[in-house]
Amino acid sequence: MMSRTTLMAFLALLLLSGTAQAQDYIVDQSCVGDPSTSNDILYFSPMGQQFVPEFDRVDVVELRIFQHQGYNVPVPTFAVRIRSESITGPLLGTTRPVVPDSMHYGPLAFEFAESVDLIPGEVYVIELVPVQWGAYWYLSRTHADYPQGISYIWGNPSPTTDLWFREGAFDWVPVEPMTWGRIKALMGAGPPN
Ligand SMILES: [Ca+2]
Repeated sequence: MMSRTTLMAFLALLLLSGTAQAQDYIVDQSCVGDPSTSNDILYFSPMGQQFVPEFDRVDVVELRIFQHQGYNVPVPTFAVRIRSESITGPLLGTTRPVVPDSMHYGPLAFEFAESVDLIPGEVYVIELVPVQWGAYWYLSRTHADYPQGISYIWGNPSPTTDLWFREGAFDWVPVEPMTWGRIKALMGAGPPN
């Protein structure tokens, strides 16, 4: 098994080489239904998606991005921001920039250099940022399949759609729910009557 350092170096190399794939992480929130529509990223920005995490951090965000097939257009650079509450909310973190393959079609993974801390149950927004270029590159949306948030198009709420997205964390270990018996034992009380 690769050490974490080796693995991270390997993942960084993959990202730098422009062949970003979905990496090995634990998915928390997602909306991966069939795409219903797509939007030109440069023209329709700011675009984003609300989500409500169960994890207390995020390391990776995936969005479904593709080039308008057959167009000979510049290769863009994208990044993803995490904001609190809305697409104009406080900025909490920005991923490393990602350069997709010139004919990329499908999920594109964005990784934060350091985990972004989240509060489970609170509302956050994933914002896709065209760092450089982005015209004729498209971001997929689905019907409103994700009940805990809405998408943003042109910076405006779009309650009838959600972005195709996945987000999650490396090495996430869920906290085991405590049984009543164990809580009583820890409190020094006897077993329940
Ligand atoms: Ca929704």
